[in-house]
Amino acid sequence: MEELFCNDQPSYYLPTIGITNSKTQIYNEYLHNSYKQIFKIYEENDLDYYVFAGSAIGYVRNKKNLPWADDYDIIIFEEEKEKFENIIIPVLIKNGFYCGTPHTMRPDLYPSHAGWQITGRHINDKVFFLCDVFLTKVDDNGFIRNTGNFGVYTHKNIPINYVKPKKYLIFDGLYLPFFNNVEEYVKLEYGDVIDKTIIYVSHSSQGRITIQKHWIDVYKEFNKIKEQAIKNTNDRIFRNMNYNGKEKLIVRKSNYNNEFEILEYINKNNIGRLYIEDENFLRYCFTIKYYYPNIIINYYMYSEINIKNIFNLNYVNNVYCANQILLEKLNDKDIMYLNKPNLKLIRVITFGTYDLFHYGHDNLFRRCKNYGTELIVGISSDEFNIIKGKKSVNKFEKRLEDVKNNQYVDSTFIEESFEKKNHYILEQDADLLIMGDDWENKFDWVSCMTKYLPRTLNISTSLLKSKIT
Ligand code: C2G
Repeated sequence: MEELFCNDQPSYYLPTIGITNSKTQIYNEYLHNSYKQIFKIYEENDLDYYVFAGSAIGYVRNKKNLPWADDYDIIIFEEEKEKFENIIIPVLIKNGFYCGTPHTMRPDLYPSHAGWQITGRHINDKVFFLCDVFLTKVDDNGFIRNTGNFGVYTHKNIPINYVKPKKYLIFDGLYLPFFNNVEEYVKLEYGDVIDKTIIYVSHSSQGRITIQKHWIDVYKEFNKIKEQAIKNTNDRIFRNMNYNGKEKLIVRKSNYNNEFEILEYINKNNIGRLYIEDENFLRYCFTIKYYYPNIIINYYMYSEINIKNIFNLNYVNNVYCANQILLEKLNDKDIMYLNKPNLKLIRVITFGTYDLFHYGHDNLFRRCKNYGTELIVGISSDEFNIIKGKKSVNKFEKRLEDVKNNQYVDSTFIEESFEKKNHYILEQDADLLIMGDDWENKFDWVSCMTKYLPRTLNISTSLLKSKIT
């Protein structure tokens, strides 16, 4: 089995790739959850489908998927074709899957419709996610055939009574419909799968290797390699033995090159809460949750998300939406979540003196409403202004009235100190603190997300003051 691994490279384990130095596909948690989602879509839409091929071999052995499985294969009979095309495929696309048909992609190879290939979110070039859907009919002799002569099974004279009526079986933690007689079917299509294992060095030119050993011994050897990879990964990530998960990390732009950088950074810096603005970072959330199951991940969605990233929201605790339309898109009944995140409309909070109220303040409030549906403004008390070293022309009451009268402001409160920011954020149930960029990064310590917007040029209270004194 060593020949399946690039032994000149270190082996680690990632739930999105599997064993990193493997030449072949390794079945992993990310693929498993993608399939869980696809089967939920099939079941919720009453598709009559049958899981077969490699999964059936896995079932016969230990009722689990092959450790190197790179796809699920299912058949549907012609009667289901309409439903698959008109109901299932649109839902799969809404969930970020891609649906191709070999006979439109390669009419030279597949002159007639043979079925579909469902592929999924490619989080990197190594993960090849595939669900092959074989369109099937029963010929005059009662054998199942592929409508486009595609697939090995079509040449194996599999009698329909090996297939129907389907049997739901527990497989790899899922409850899936298999053929009625899985054992006989596997014997007919694959022969001996107990003392013979074939591993495809998948989707590459190295072909396949055949191992004439009992499958239990083959799996033992494979699991030893996997355990070593997992140990290497834990040794590499968890060096800070006092990790306490108390710190906050804001991800405005994802400048990480790979999952290991993030996993190591989280451990080294005691990160327990992530506040993410960058959609490209979402593809790491699955891995982060795998190694840090208790970490809290918050995603701030200010614009529509690419549908291929919706799957990754299953690994986010809270999604904060800038407006109702974005929130409703994530509540679409066709989106099949495995762990749906909390969805919340953003309440924006900001603070200021707002002396001699001017269009710079108005311009900030206006832009705040691009990031949330509610704007709550803390106005500095006269006493706090003295602490800030500011002598305002207008007293608090006037400054409060000016802010209350602004069209973008939904509510106000008195700001009495810099340090009480988390108290105000909690009291006002605020999700996002926005300030002008003269305060850039000064408030990143608060217990919610922060954003600093460019100050409005050529206007300021001090400028106005200089004109009146
Ligand atoms: N602002 C702006 N453009 C301007 C002037 C002000 O965007 N031309 C922003 C500031 O960046 C700040 C807000 O308007 O976010 C209020 O500005 P001030 O009234 O000057 O308030 P400040 O003295 O900055 O007090 O705890 C925070 C403090 O209360 C902020």
